[in-house]
Amino acid sequence: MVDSEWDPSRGGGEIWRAMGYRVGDGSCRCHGSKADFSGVFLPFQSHFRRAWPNPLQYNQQLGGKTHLDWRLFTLVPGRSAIELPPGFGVPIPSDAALDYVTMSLNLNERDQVVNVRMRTKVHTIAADQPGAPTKGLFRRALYVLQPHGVSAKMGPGCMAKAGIHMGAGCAELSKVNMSGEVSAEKPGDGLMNHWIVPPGHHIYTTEITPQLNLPFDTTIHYATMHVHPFARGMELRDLTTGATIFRLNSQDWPDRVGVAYVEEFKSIEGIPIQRDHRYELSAEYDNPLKVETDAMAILYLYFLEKDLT
Ligand SMILES: [Cu+2]
Repeated sequence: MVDSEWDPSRGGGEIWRAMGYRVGDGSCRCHGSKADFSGVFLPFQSHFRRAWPNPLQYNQQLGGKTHLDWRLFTLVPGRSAIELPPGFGVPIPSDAALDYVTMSLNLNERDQVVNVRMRTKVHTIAADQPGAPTKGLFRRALYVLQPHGVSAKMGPGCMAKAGIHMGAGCAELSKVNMSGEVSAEKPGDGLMNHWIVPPGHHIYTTEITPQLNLPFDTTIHYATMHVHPFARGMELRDLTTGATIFRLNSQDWPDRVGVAYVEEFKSIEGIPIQRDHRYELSAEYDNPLKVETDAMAILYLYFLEKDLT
């Protein structure tokens, strides 16, 4: 089984079915400091000085059977490795250029300059190699949205700003519309994906049916999430049946500010998700401070590509 670190020179004619079959071991080596691992983002290349193909063009290249968007994987605080279930991978063209973007936050030693080194292993495999996955997945990032957005001066700036790299920041609201354009979008109606949490216990809920925008009925095979400190967990619910699909919990470090661990969902069999059902996402926060804090809640889901065999 080919199981290598990312090496663009290996690009051949084939499709790497398992780009990021495992993107993991993303670790922050901190030199005598407590700077926090904040994120690793693996998007398609989108440097502004060159017209790289967009995800829609990659989908066409793969015969119109895939539903890639800009990002393939995001590693976040508390989730420094993503390993898809055995037999599953994210298919990309073998010649697709990728960007590797990292981010770290110094939440605790604010008066010090801190050196940080991050190292991430990206596992790839050619489609025709023995051991290559046979089931393709596509990804959606779903956001809890709230009216009381965080202004630029408060909290860690982990939002992607318009006009800057498509893959930067822990949020990426990108959308492929019907005419085939891919654009970065701000949430409508004054809703933000980065908001303020007053002291105390709060549950924030958003219907995410429009964000889901499923091409067909499918199954969920992997899920994890991005939350900020003082989050307790996130829940995905089917509003049509009233059933809870799953809940993922979050744990903070006991001795400092920061998310230590977020749960993941992983299944070979998968959980069915229907195109004509309505879905809701909620995030639970418990702010123990006497002051406001800031929050995000993003669910990363990986769905089966049904037309790809
Ligand atoms: Cu964030």
